[in-house]
Amino acid sequence: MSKVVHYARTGRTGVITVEYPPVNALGIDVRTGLIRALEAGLADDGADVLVLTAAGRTFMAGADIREFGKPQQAPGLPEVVARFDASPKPVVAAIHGTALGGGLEVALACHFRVALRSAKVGLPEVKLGLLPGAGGTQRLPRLVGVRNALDMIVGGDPVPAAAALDMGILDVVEDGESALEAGLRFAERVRTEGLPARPVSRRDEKIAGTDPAVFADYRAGLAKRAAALFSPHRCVDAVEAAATLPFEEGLKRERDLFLACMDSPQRAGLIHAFFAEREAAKVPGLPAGTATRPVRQVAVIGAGTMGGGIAMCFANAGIPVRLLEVTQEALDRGLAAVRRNYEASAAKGRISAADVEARIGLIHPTLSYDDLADADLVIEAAFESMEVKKAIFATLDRVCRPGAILATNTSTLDVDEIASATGRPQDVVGMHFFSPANVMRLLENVRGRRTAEDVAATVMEVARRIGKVGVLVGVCYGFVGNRMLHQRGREAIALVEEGASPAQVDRVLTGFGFPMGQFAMLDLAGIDVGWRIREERRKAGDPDALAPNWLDRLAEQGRFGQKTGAGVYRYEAGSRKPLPDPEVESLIAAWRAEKGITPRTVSDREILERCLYVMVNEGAKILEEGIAARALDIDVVWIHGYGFPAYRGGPMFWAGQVGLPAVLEAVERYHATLGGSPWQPAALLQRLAREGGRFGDL
Ligand code: 3H9
Repeated sequence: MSKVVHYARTGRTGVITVEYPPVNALGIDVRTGLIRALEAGLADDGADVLVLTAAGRTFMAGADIREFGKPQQAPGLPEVVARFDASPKPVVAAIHGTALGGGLEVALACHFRVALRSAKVGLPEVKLGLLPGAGGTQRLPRLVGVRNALDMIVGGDPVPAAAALDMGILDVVEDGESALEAGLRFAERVRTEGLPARPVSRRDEKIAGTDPAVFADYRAGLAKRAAALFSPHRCVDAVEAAATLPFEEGLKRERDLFLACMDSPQRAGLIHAFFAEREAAKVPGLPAGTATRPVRQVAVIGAGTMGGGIAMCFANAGIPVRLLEVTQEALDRGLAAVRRNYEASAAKGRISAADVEARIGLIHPTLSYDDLADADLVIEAAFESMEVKKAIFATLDRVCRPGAILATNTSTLDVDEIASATGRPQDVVGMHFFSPANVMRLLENVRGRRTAEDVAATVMEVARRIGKVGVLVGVCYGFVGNRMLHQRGREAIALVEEGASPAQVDRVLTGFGFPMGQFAMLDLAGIDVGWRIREERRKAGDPDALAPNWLDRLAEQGRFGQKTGAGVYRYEAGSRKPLPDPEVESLIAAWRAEKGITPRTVSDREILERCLYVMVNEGAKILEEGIAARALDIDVVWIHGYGFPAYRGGPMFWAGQVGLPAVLEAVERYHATLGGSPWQPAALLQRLAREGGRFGDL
């Protein structure tokens, strides 16, 4: 018998149990084991009904994603599914946890499905650049109709058991603790009530007479919201096949479409992103089980947009947080903004009115540092100035209890220098949240030169507790994310100076898949932020500081972006839509004239290469310097902090798909024509390009 799938009998019911931790993914051993166990059940004269269940925390969570991209070993999942579908004995799937992807497809091939109320079911393949490839696109519409099936398959979000029952995916939902018990009870009903076992593959009533307009409608919607994506469109094609072709032909069509998705670079990018997100939590040198410090009481310094958002992250996770400001007025303003945010979420139905009060109740405003004495973790989110931050940390050093973690939310400043303001640099760390902090999933944790191991492990653990994707990086100007963004920004400004328009630069970046371009993003964040930082760096005589440019000139005129109604673009009252502004065009033209620059036509290709390859080259330097331990950390930072399209896998993975020799050739070309340290090819890029490697090979 298989090591990962067992067969045993309880009374007159044969029980097939999958036991393949952590999530019972349908790898080759599980597939083989399922067929063997089914055969054992069918050959067992003492069993007249079979129950399929899974041990551990969840039902089967899908095909084993680690097998994708490798040669497929028989039996494939479609074959397993076909065997269950054709079983002469009724099979009941008993579901707990999540029945996802291939896991749900196996359940759909069973004759009945029961689930615990806490369970969820879904076909999330689209999120991995795939479509359900083991009959899911053909069976689900037969149970729930085409419209619901499209929503589930194209959307990819799992649905709770109660909703799945209403839709007709499940036959019974139970409140108990044990899916197996629920399955055994249902098997008894099948026996005593003689419930008819009709395979889903033979039920056509929900798809008969489907109006073809549904598909046209869906495609029109997708053309607007997901034009660049490959698999959602194939999902629609597959569901259409369910409604228009006989079952077996529909299955063949699904198979072809599944294989096309499997071959797509988007599939590779999304699966890289899936694993990278999970790998980022496993920091080299910080093995699982590294001691962490307890974090029960948090404090945040600064109730501005950032501080308020950070406080919300903790309150959302049920962790009490003190919010400190210097004046009552600033405190009131900050709390009012937090309340507005929560009320907006309640208005959208995301949280209840009771949640609003409960969460606000966890945020305790204060004007006194003395109230921070019992905090386990303090996060400073004050003004981005070294002087201000050092003063705050000196105070924290005085008032906080020994062992408290002292974190700074700085986005660029040197964490080691901030730590030097205290007598306990081992307790100081960076926790760089992204704006809006309560929404963005990235938490760039910055380990200083002297940050203790358990402090680094704790902030990574805190990231998980508050639902963020934590990435641990080292100290340098801008860390991983802003250091690379800085290079892209510099190129974008230069491209406009040379002749491109801001709108052209942004169009190329959104065409690549970013949700917004460089300049629309600057308008959102506020041009004044970068302008002040640039001014400070120039004053400090920093050799890497950017020379004065046309963007500074905009800022000098008070055009700070969306908040002032005008920045690189202009905004109509109440709208966030960036509109090209003739005034900005004239300002740029005047700037060029002053500098003696004759504008030239800049190609989209040049914009893409200069904006992205300069980041890849910088990313390679970040790896060389050990600021990021792995290329995947950089990819995760960019996907979750800056909207790099997940389907391209992040900048370093994408560079590998382009081919490192081609990237290097372009970097060398721009180095020859533009010069400057950003285009100085990274030694690591040169080596990997020469050896035919990729950044992920490190
Ligand atoms: C599919 O089914 C295709 C078929 O239609 C057709 C085939 C022909 N495979 O997320 P967690 C690992 S496509 C391999 O931290 P959670 C994961 O890497 C698949 N490994 O836990 C991690 O490993 P580690 C459709 C998997 O409790 C560990 O399990 N299914 C898989 O927060 C724990 O994961 C999906 O897309 C897998 N399928 O969440 C579901 N899934 O400990 C993808 C997880 O070494 N999975 N692992 O880091 C999920 O959404 C979540 O993992 C789940 C659990 C909700 C299940």
